[in-house]
Amino acid sequence: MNTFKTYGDRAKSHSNACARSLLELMERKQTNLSVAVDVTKKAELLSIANAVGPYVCVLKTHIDIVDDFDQDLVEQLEQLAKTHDFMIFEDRKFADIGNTVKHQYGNGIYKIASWSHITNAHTVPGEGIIQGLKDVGLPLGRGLLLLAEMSSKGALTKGDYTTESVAMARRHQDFVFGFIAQQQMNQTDDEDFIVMTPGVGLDVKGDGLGQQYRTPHQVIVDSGCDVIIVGRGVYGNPDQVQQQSARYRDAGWAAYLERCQQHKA
Ligand code: 5BU
Repeated sequence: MNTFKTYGDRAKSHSNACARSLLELMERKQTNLSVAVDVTKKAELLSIANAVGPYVCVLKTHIDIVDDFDQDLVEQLEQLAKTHDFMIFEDRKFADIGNTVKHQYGNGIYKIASWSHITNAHTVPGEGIIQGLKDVGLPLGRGLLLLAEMSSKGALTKGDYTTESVAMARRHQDFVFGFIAQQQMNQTDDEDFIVMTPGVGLDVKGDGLGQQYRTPHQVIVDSGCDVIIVGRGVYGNPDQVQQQSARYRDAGWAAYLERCQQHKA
């Protein structure tokens, strides 16, 4: 188990540039909330991004579900990221061989690498997937998260699969700065992987399609994760987007302060 450090402490000593930017941002803005905006219309995506912007460190997208995607959408998202001071995470979950993911990341309609600060990948193809993405993303200052553990019921991301995923990350720390996982993944005091955790909700336990929710307290205090990812809990009721993002930001930050306090005691 690691010696406890605040987000700010970690920002100062982290070797990965993308992780440093994120940790500095979290400390500066006092938020460990990422909102997942899974809506299918450009105008709605931009409106939610603008409403949650002041409360988040990271805005998470699934750009391929937007019916009316165009280049202007990413330009406006980039502008909102500057205005509100957040990073963009395209949750692309790459899963192919290195040569293919290079094109999927840099080319096509979406050109993800050109605008998304963070993206993620499955480790099922082996280490070539990391190298392929790194060839495109590292020169642009991007960072990668590996999918070490998924939140959904029956996920196969466990045991040796998770252990091997962490080992792969360890060999690519210039580009891979953390995981999507349900618990902290560091094994030594020198390691400082950032764990971003989906499957977070305060009001319900699941969604009928396999998603499983835990509270910010369970995720941050009990499991030692760093960033809570909340989707429908925030944007589910269109009239309450701002209210819910404030509620989850407060819950996530209170949980973090509790963790800081526990380690000081
Ligand atoms: P929700 O509405 O809070 O359930 O949305 C969760 C988001 O996180 C959604 O965009 C998923 O695609 C994403 N997600 C997840 O739920 N579980 C995982 O293990 C991974 C991503 Br990886």
